[in-house]
Amino acid sequence: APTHPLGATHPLALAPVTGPASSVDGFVRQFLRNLNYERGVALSVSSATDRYYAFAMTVRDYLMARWLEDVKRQREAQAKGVAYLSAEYLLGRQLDNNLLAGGLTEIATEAMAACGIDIDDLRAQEVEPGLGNGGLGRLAACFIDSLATLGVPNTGYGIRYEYGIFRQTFVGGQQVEQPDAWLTLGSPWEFPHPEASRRISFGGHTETYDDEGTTRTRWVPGWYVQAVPYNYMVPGYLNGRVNTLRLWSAKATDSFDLRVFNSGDYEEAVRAQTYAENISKVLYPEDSTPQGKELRLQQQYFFVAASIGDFLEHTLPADFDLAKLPDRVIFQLNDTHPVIGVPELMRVLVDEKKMDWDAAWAITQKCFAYTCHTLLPEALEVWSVDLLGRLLPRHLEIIYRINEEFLAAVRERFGDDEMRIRNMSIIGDFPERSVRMAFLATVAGAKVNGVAELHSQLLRDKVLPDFSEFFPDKFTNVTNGVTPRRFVKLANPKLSDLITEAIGPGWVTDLERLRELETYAEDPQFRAAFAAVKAANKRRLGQVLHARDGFEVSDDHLLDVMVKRLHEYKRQMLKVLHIVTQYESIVSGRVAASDIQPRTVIFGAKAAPGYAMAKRIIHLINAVGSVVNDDPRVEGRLKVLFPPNYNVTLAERVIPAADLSEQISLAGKEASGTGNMKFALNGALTIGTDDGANVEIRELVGDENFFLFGMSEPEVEALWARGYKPAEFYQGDDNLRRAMDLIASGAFSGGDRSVFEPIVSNLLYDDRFMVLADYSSYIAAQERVDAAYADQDAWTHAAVLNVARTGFFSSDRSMRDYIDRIWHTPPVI
Ligand code: Z57
Repeated sequence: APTHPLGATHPLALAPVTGPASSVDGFVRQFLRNLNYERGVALSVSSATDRYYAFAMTVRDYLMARWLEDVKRQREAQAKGVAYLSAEYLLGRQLDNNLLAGGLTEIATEAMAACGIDIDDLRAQEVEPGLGNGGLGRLAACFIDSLATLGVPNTGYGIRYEYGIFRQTFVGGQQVEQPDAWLTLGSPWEFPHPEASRRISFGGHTETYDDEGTTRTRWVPGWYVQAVPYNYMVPGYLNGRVNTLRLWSAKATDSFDLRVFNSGDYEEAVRAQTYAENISKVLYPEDSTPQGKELRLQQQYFFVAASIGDFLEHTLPADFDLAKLPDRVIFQLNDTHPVIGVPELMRVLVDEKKMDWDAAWAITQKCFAYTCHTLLPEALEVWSVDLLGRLLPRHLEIIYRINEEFLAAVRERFGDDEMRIRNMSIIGDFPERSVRMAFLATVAGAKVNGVAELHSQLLRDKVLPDFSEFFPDKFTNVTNGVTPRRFVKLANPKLSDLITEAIGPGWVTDLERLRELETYAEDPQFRAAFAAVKAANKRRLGQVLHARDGFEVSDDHLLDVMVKRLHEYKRQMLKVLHIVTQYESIVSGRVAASDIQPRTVIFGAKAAPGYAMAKRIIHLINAVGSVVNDDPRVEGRLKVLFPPNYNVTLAERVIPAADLSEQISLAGKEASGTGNMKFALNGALTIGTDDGANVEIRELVGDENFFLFGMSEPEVEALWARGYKPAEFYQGDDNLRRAMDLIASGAFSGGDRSVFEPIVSNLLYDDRFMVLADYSSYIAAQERVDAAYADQDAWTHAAVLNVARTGFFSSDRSMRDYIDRIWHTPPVI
């Protein structure tokens, strides 16, 4: 153990380090110290970046003693912890969150004022770390926040992408992607630990050798990459706890250029370095539609091998008995992306620790659990045997053996039912030989969970029926949740103050207490205050959108919001058809503009760069927006705004302002949704299908406070069975026909009928997501929305009840469910 220069028994070596004094003066001193001595600038000549950086470092300094203390506490407690393995963490900005968690907001604000600095200018400097695509990555960020708040030992492991999710701009209404160079000015939140780097192997071949009479296998890799860890603080809310997020960055090893690519050629050596460092260069921008690219598998193995190795060698004591590994860690697999960790742990235990196969397998099966986040068959990752064998030859052998033993057990139970065997094999044959990662995770995991009740049920019954029959006790549900710290307390300070005034501050860590607002829903004064908060949030959003995009948001409009990734299954097209229907009814003179409920529709959505249909839908939304917004016949009563580059920062402004939340996926397609929860908690009413967590939201808020429409999942199945003929819906509904015809006519593309023709024909001839089938029901539900909004006070009543009844959707509750049903990791006090 390292000894302190003052002597190991000197009080300074033993006492926890203390941070700066908890006072305005203490904050100012530390801020100036950081500005002068870390940034190397005087206040009078400092740039905005300098001031932001020094400010963030000061916040860090306050959290530091607690972080050191927590790392030590967790090491000493030897308690079981959660190693959350996730390829994505969509963190959002850190500054405000860390101020809030540290209870520093007030003194920091005053301290900056004393220095003549507007703290909002500092906030604006932060580039959000967009290290995720959408729901899955944001969920991981909410979960680690909740674990820290609950005091549960946790390390979040992932990848420090140099470029996060692309920046979206629109040129002529079409999406153009730009690289997200979030690290250009550095990040004050990260702590690099190059000394804890790990060498990660790839390629090569395997060989057997005789180890004192036992035949063993070893992997002789072809090339290596260094994994350099960067730590980030994950502070709990006002509880003095700080967990760690550990993200890995790829760096070339010395041996890399020497041994593999060296041709004695300097340029070639540099190229080799670039090749290695590519691994953590960029986040893959596909959400729910993996492309099977080799670099992606490299990323997955890179971070998972680094994380498992780090846990075994860095977190556990040196003499740890690996048979007890399941008492110390659960590796939670966030979707299939980290599933290569299963054969990796087997390889370490069998090849490196020389454990026998059965003992290693018994341990491995207790150390992993798998969360599935999808129902779309195309989202279930498979890796070609060819590629996997080339990149990770030993892992492929291990997967084959796992599969052999598993299929033998299936045969033992069900006989030689070849059909069943083929359906359950981890190795698939079509269209090429490939490894089905979801099957591997299901076989290896102690538990398998879906992310909402409906999803978990469909997972058992439709996606993995043979597995749920074989492993009935493995399957469970944990409904998703969102952190009330970021998405209510920080994003909606006015609502938070109103709630706290009514029921006290306890709701922030005990969200079910929002129930106490139910009685306030009956109080006209409270409703008026609630409506005033919503109005203020709309004005604040108006300011933000004016500053960033030049948009105007009218105060008296119903604010109708659909923000999420652009995907056909989420059915942004249904929303477009509603807008076009309203527009067409006005310009054709069948409806007077003055008779419609004024609405502003806000879209936010990124399309995967290679997803042509999604990009075309973005183009259409922008095209419809510019026509509708500029047509004087509409009298400004229908507006469509599509701010580019929807991200966590914008979400925090949009969601608190919304009246109506659009959750309109085809039933059976959205695993859960989490935006739906954020909207309800901020007092928006949902218009939604019976899909994902909408089902649970509606059950909780009550039918009268939710606008349900569309087919249920069994009705969807029945319609497929009967034969879905979109043309019948088109022919049978005048409004639908007129809206489709208007789009097809070129009315939104300067008369050019070809631009949006692929969208129209997709909906008419091969739409997997049955947009036209749910159209009439959707329009009818929107008419109910308009009617309900006309009675503002009744609307507010329903909005308050949405807040009061959705405390269930706190990610604190999700974490408790994971702890009870899957992890068995109590808090360490
Ligand atoms: C992703 O964001 C989700 C699922 C995936 O398979 C991938 Br890849 C990315 C989303 C689901 O679509 C949402 O329904 C769900 O709420 C979210 O994951 C978190 O569970």
